[in-house]
Amino acid sequence: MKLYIGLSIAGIMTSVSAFTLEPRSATGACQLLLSRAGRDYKGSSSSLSMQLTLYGSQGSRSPLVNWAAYEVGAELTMGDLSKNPHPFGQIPCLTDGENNDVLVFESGAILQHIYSNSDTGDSDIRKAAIVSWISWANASLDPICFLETPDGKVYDTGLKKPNRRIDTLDQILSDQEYLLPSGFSLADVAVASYLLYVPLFFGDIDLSRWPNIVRYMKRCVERPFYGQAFGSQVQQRLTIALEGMGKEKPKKSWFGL
Ligand SMILES: N[C@@H](CCC(=O)N[C@@H](CS)C(=O)NCC(=O)O)C(=O)O
Repeated sequence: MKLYIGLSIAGIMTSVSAFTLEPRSATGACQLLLSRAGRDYKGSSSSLSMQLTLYGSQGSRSPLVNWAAYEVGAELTMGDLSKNPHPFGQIPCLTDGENNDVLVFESGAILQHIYSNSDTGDSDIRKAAIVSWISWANASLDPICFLETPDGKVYDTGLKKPNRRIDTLDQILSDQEYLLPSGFSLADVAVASYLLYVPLFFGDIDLSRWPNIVRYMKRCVERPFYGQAFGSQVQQRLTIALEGMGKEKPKKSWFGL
């Protein structure tokens, strides 16, 4: 993802008038303490001794990090964006450690850091699958979800057209609720977050050619911690959009007839 895209994403999100994000400071006055672990997060218990500070804001990729932290029960403090240590000035960015000297950037790397420092008790098989899906979300899914011009402006989504990789994803989700047969994980945070950004940016998108993915997105968006991280208005809006997919839209008529 090139630098400009993120800006575009933030720009699109804040420019969609019907899409109102819950107010949460983007500049650091906000200190958010996240502590409860998701009840059905398989194998999850508590985070190890992380001292996480997240530099981010609503209307960007950073709420996906908040979502992940909620799900694994990691405590997270929001940092002062004017002191964002990201080498390219982007968000999200994370610091950890007593002296905040552990610096992690790239949303996928941040999820992996949170995951690998969480006391999940996951098997090696599950761990390998989770980090693979997190990488897939950033490296392969993101460029399908967001098509960009050579100078990095998002101009459309690849999900308006047939796509073999997305067909495969739909097939994987045909007989399991989440990406791992063993249940919800940060793999779903990574993948579902990107999928769910699409109907936020492209309000008229219909993904019903992939019915298992639509059901999966709905399952993920309904998770209480998704709503806590992205805001209840985003959650409600997406729920309505997903429920409407594949259904005929009411035709506009003159004079309300
Ligand atoms: N691949 C990066 C993309 C980061 C990114 O583009 N972030 C956007 C906000 S969502 C941003 O900081 N844009 C401002 C800029 O690029 O200068 C990631 O996953 O963290």
